[in-house]
Amino acid sequence: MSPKDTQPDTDLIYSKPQVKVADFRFDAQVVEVFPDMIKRSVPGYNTIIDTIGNLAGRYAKDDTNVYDLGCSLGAASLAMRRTIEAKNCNIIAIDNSQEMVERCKIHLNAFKSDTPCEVKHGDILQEPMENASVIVLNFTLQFIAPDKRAQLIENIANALVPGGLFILSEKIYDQDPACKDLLNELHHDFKRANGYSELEIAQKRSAIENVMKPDVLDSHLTRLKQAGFSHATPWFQCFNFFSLVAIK
Ligand code: GEK
Repeated sequence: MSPKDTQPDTDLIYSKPQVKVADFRFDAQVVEVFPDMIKRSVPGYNTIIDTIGNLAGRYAKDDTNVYDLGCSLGAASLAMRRTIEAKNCNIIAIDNSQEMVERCKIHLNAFKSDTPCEVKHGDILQEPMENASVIVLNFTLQFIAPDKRAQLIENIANALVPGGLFILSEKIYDQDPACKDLLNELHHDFKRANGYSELEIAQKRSAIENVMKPDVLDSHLTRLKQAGFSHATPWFQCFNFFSLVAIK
Protein backbone atom coordinates (compact mmCIF):
# COMPACT_ATOMS: atom_id res chain seq x y z
CA MET A 1 0.00 0.00 0.00
CA SER A 2 1.42 3.40 -0.92
CA PRO A 3 1.18 6.28 1.60
CA LYS A 4 -1.45 7.78 -0.73
CA ASP A 5 -3.81 4.80 -0.16
CA THR A 6 -3.87 5.43 3.57
CA GLN A 7 -5.41 8.88 3.11
CA PRO A 8 -9.12 8.50 2.35
CA ASP A 9 -9.46 12.04 1.03
CA THR A 10 -6.77 11.71 -1.66
CA ASP A 11 -8.10 11.97 -5.22
CA LEU A 12 -7.49 8.55 -6.81
CA ILE A 13 -10.59 8.57 -9.04
CA TYR A 14 -8.68 8.27 -12.34
CA SER A 15 -5.68 6.33 -11.03
CA LYS A 16 -6.78 2.95 -12.46
CA PRO A 17 -7.35 2.37 -16.20
CA GLN A 18 -11.06 2.66 -17.11
CA VAL A 19 -12.50 0.84 -20.16
CA LYS A 20 -14.76 3.78 -20.95
CA VAL A 21 -14.26 7.07 -19.13
CA ALA A 22 -17.71 8.45 -18.21
CA ASP A 23 -18.47 12.18 -18.24
CA PHE A 24 -17.39 13.90 -15.04
CA ARG A 25 -20.12 14.44 -12.41
CA PHE A 26 -20.09 16.20 -9.03
CA ASP A 27 -21.28 13.02 -7.27
CA ALA A 28 -20.62 11.38 -3.87
CA GLN A 29 -17.25 9.99 -5.01
CA VAL A 30 -16.06 13.46 -6.05
CA VAL A 31 -17.38 15.05 -2.84
CA GLU A 32 -15.11 12.73 -0.79
CA VAL A 33 -11.94 13.91 -2.53
CA PHE A 34 -12.97 17.40 -3.69
CA PRO A 35 -10.69 19.56 -1.49
CA ASP A 36 -7.67 17.48 -2.54
CA MET A 37 -8.74 17.39 -6.21
CA ILE A 38 -9.26 21.13 -6.58
CA LYS A 39 -6.03 22.10 -4.79
CA ARG A 40 -3.94 19.68 -6.88
CA SER A 41 -5.67 20.67 -10.14
CA VAL A 42 -6.25 24.44 -9.97
CA PRO A 43 -3.09 26.55 -9.70
CA GLY A 44 -3.52 29.29 -7.12
CA TYR A 45 -6.76 27.91 -5.66
CA ASN A 46 -5.81 28.80 -2.05
CA THR A 47 -4.69 32.30 -3.07
CA ILE A 48 -7.99 32.81 -4.89
CA ILE A 49 -10.07 31.63 -1.92
CA ASP A 50 -8.12 33.87 0.50
CA THR A 51 -8.51 36.86 -1.84
CA ILE A 52 -12.27 36.23 -2.18
CA GLY A 53 -12.34 36.52 1.62
CA ASN A 54 -10.34 39.76 1.52
CA LEU A 55 -12.56 41.26 -1.22
CA ALA A 56 -15.78 40.28 0.55
CA GLY A 57 -14.52 41.98 3.72
CA ARG A 58 -14.05 45.17 1.70
CA TYR A 59 -17.23 45.11 -0.39
CA ALA A 60 -19.95 43.41 1.68
CA LYS A 61 -22.43 46.07 2.81
CA ASP A 62 -24.92 46.22 5.69
CA ASP A 63 -28.39 44.79 4.93
CA THR A 64 -27.39 43.03 1.70
CA ASN A 65 -26.91 39.49 0.38
CA VAL A 66 -23.67 37.81 -0.70
CA TYR A 67 -23.98 34.92 -3.19
CA ASP A 68 -21.59 32.00 -3.70
CA LEU A 69 -22.77 30.41 -6.98
CA GLY A 70 -21.68 26.80 -7.52
CA CYS A 71 -20.40 26.72 -3.94
CA SER A 72 -19.23 23.04 -3.90
CA LEU A 73 -18.06 22.46 -0.30
CA GLY A 74 -18.29 26.13 0.62
CA ALA A 75 -14.62 27.16 0.64
CA ALA A 76 -15.41 30.67 -0.65
CA SER A 77 -18.37 31.07 1.74
CA LEU A 78 -16.18 30.03 4.67
CA ALA A 79 -13.48 32.53 3.66
CA MET A 80 -16.06 35.32 3.32
CA ARG A 81 -17.65 34.52 6.67
CA ARG A 82 -14.30 35.06 8.34
CA THR A 83 -13.89 38.57 6.93
CA ILE A 84 -17.36 40.11 6.55
CA GLU A 85 -18.03 42.68 9.25
CA ALA A 86 -21.13 44.22 7.64
CA LYS A 87 -24.29 44.00 9.75
CA ASN A 88 -27.35 42.02 8.69
CA CYS A 89 -25.48 40.52 5.75
CA ASN A 90 -26.53 37.02 4.57
CA ILE A 91 -24.46 34.60 2.52
CA ILE A 92 -26.48 32.43 0.14
CA ALA A 93 -24.48 29.47 -1.22
CA ILE A 94 -26.06 27.54 -4.10
CA ASP A 95 -25.09 24.30 -5.84
CA ASN A 96 -27.06 21.89 -8.03
CA SER A 97 -25.27 18.78 -6.71
CA GLN A 98 -27.26 17.36 -3.78
CA GLU A 99 -24.16 15.53 -2.52
CA MET A 100 -22.11 18.76 -2.51
CA VAL A 101 -24.88 20.68 -0.73
CA GLU A 102 -25.18 18.11 2.06
CA ARG A 103 -21.43 18.10 2.72
CA CYS A 104 -21.24 21.90 2.39
CA LYS A 105 -23.83 22.30 5.17
CA ILE A 106 -21.67 20.13 7.46
CA HIS A 107 -18.56 22.21 6.67
CA LEU A 108 -20.31 25.51 7.30
CA ASN A 109 -22.05 24.35 10.47
CA ALA A 110 -18.67 23.41 11.94
CA PHE A 111 -17.83 27.12 12.36
CA LYS A 112 -19.59 29.82 14.35
CA SER A 113 -20.10 33.20 12.71
CA ASP A 114 -22.19 36.36 13.03
CA THR A 115 -22.82 36.18 9.26
CA PRO A 116 -25.48 33.55 8.56
CA CYS A 117 -25.02 31.30 5.55
CA GLU A 118 -27.90 29.52 3.86
CA VAL A 119 -26.89 26.58 1.64
CA LYS A 120 -29.41 25.91 -1.13
CA HIS A 121 -29.76 23.01 -3.53
CA GLY A 122 -30.63 24.71 -6.83
CA ASP A 123 -29.70 25.67 -10.37
CA ILE A 124 -27.99 29.07 -10.45
CA LEU A 125 -29.73 29.72 -13.78
CA GLN A 126 -33.10 29.55 -11.98
CA GLU A 127 -32.47 30.78 -8.43
CA PRO A 128 -33.55 34.40 -7.81
CA MET A 129 -30.82 36.84 -6.73
CA GLU A 130 -31.37 40.33 -5.32
CA ASN A 131 -29.88 43.13 -3.22
CA ALA A 132 -26.36 41.70 -3.51
CA SER A 133 -23.18 43.54 -2.53
CA VAL A 134 -20.88 40.62 -3.51
CA ILE A 135 -21.42 37.73 -5.95
CA VAL A 136 -18.83 34.95 -6.40
CA LEU A 137 -18.71 32.62 -9.40
CA ASN A 138 -15.55 30.65 -8.61
CA PHE A 139 -14.84 28.11 -11.40
CA THR A 140 -18.55 27.50 -12.05
CA LEU A 141 -19.35 29.40 -15.29
CA GLN A 142 -17.25 26.90 -17.27
CA PHE A 143 -19.85 24.21 -16.39
CA ILE A 144 -22.79 26.32 -17.62
CA ALA A 145 -23.98 25.77 -21.22
CA PRO A 146 -22.23 28.41 -23.38
CA ASP A 147 -25.54 29.80 -24.71
CA LYS A 148 -26.77 30.44 -21.14
CA ARG A 149 -23.69 32.31 -19.91
CA ALA A 150 -24.59 35.82 -21.09
CA GLN A 151 -28.00 35.66 -19.38
CA LEU A 152 -26.43 34.48 -16.12
CA ILE A 153 -23.90 37.34 -16.14
CA GLU A 154 -26.74 39.78 -16.88
CA ASN A 155 -28.75 38.38 -13.94
CA ILE A 156 -25.68 38.82 -11.73
CA ALA A 157 -25.24 42.45 -12.84
CA ASN A 158 -28.94 43.14 -12.20
CA ALA A 159 -28.81 41.55 -8.73
CA LEU A 160 -25.89 43.74 -7.57
CA VAL A 161 -26.43 47.04 -5.77
CA PRO A 162 -24.51 50.04 -7.25
CA GLY A 163 -20.82 49.62 -6.35
CA GLY A 164 -21.37 45.88 -5.80
CA LEU A 165 -18.57 43.44 -6.61
CA PHE A 166 -18.56 40.40 -8.87
CA ILE A 167 -15.68 37.90 -8.61
CA LEU A 168 -15.29 35.51 -11.55
CA SER A 169 -12.66 32.75 -11.69
CA GLU A 170 -12.35 30.39 -14.65
CA LYS A 171 -10.13 28.13 -16.67
CA ILE A 172 -9.49 29.88 -19.99
CA TYR A 173 -7.73 29.03 -23.21
CA ASP A 174 -5.52 31.20 -25.40
CA GLN A 175 -6.65 32.02 -28.95
CA ASP A 176 -3.09 31.60 -30.23
CA PRO A 177 -2.56 27.82 -30.72
CA ALA A 178 1.11 27.92 -29.67
CA CYS A 179 0.29 29.84 -26.47
CA LYS A 180 -2.70 27.58 -25.80
CA ASP A 181 -0.49 24.47 -26.03
CA LEU A 182 2.19 26.02 -23.83
CA LEU A 183 -0.29 26.98 -21.07
CA ASN A 184 -1.83 23.48 -21.22
CA GLU A 185 1.61 21.91 -20.90
CA LEU A 186 2.47 24.12 -17.92
CA HIS A 187 -0.82 23.12 -16.29
CA HIS A 188 -0.08 19.43 -16.88
CA ASP A 189 3.37 19.91 -15.34
CA PHE A 190 1.64 21.48 -12.31
CA LYS A 191 -0.58 18.39 -12.00
CA ARG A 192 2.42 16.03 -12.41
CA ALA A 193 4.27 17.97 -9.71
CA ASN A 194 1.23 17.43 -7.47
CA GLY A 195 1.43 13.67 -7.91
CA TYR A 196 -1.02 12.99 -10.73
CA SER A 197 0.16 10.31 -13.18
CA GLU A 198 -0.04 10.52 -16.99
CA LEU A 199 -2.99 8.09 -16.84
CA GLU A 200 -4.85 10.23 -14.27
CA ILE A 201 -4.26 13.39 -16.30
CA ALA A 202 -5.41 11.75 -19.56
CA GLN A 203 -8.52 10.07 -18.08
CA LYS A 204 -9.58 13.23 -16.22
CA ARG A 205 -9.18 15.22 -19.44
CA SER A 206 -11.48 12.89 -21.34
CA ALA A 207 -14.01 12.84 -18.44
CA ILE A 208 -14.19 16.63 -18.32
CA GLU A 209 -14.01 17.65 -21.99
CA ASN A 210 -17.76 17.28 -22.68
CA VAL A 211 -18.76 18.87 -19.39
CA MET A 212 -16.44 21.86 -18.99
CA LYS A 213 -16.13 24.37 -21.84
CA PRO A 214 -13.66 27.20 -21.18
CA ASP A 215 -13.85 30.58 -22.97
CA VAL A 216 -11.08 32.95 -24.04
CA LEU A 217 -10.41 35.87 -21.66
CA ASP A 218 -11.78 38.41 -24.17
CA SER A 219 -15.19 36.67 -24.24
CA HIS A 220 -15.46 37.11 -20.47
CA LEU A 221 -14.53 40.80 -20.64
CA THR A 222 -16.96 41.44 -23.55
CA ARG A 223 -19.79 39.66 -21.73
CA LEU A 224 -19.19 41.76 -18.60
CA LYS A 225 -19.26 44.99 -20.61
CA GLN A 226 -22.47 43.93 -22.34
CA ALA A 227 -24.04 43.14 -18.97
CA GLY A 228 -23.34 46.72 -17.85
CA PHE A 229 -20.24 46.37 -15.64
CA SER A 230 -18.31 49.62 -15.89
CA HIS A 231 -15.06 48.37 -14.28
CA ALA A 232 -13.44 44.96 -14.71
CA THR A 233 -9.88 43.72 -14.29
CA PRO A 234 -8.17 40.34 -13.99
CA TRP A 235 -6.34 40.28 -10.65
CA PHE A 236 -4.86 36.75 -10.94
CA GLN A 237 -3.58 34.46 -13.67
CA CYS A 238 -1.50 31.32 -13.44
CA PHE A 239 -1.17 29.33 -16.67
CA ASN A 240 -4.71 28.91 -18.06
CA PHE A 241 -6.54 29.82 -14.84
CA PHE A 242 -7.58 33.35 -13.99
CA SER A 243 -9.73 35.39 -11.66
CA LEU A 244 -11.21 38.86 -12.22
CA VAL A 245 -13.16 41.47 -10.31
CA ALA A 246 -15.93 43.55 -11.85
CA ILE A 247 -17.64 46.49 -10.14
CA LYS A 248 -21.16 47.62 -10.99
C1 GEK B 1 -15.06 26.54 -4.83
N1 GEK B 1 -16.86 27.41 -6.21
O1 GEK B 1 -14.51 25.61 -4.21
N2 GEK B 1 -26.20 25.46 -10.68
C2 GEK B 1 -25.58 25.31 -9.48
N3 GEK B 1 -24.36 24.75 -9.32
C3 GEK B 1 -23.75 24.30 -10.43
C4 GEK B 1 -24.34 24.38 -11.71
C5 GEK B 1 -25.62 24.99 -11.81
N4 GEK B 1 -26.24 25.13 -12.99
N5 GEK B 1 -23.49 23.82 -12.62
C6 GEK B 1 -22.41 23.39 -11.92
N6 GEK B 1 -22.57 23.66 -10.61
C7 GEK B 1 -16.19 26.20 -5.75
C8 GEK B 1 -15.73 25.33 -6.89
S1 GEK B 1 -16.67 23.58 -8.79
C9 GEK B 1 -15.38 23.85 -9.92
C10 GEK B 1 -16.75 25.14 -7.96
C11 GEK B 1 -14.56 22.67 -10.24
C12 GEK B 1 -21.64 23.38 -9.50
C13 GEK B 1 -21.11 21.94 -9.44
O2 GEK B 1 -22.02 21.06 -8.81
C14 GEK B 1 -19.81 22.14 -8.66
O3 GEK B 1 -19.99 21.94 -7.29
C15 GEK B 1 -19.42 23.59 -8.96
O4 GEK B 1 -20.49 24.16 -9.69
C16 GEK B 1 -18.12 23.73 -9.78
O5 GEK B 1 -14.71 27.75 -4.70
O6 GEK B 1 -14.71 21.61 -9.64
O7 GEK B 1 -13.65 22.83 -11.16
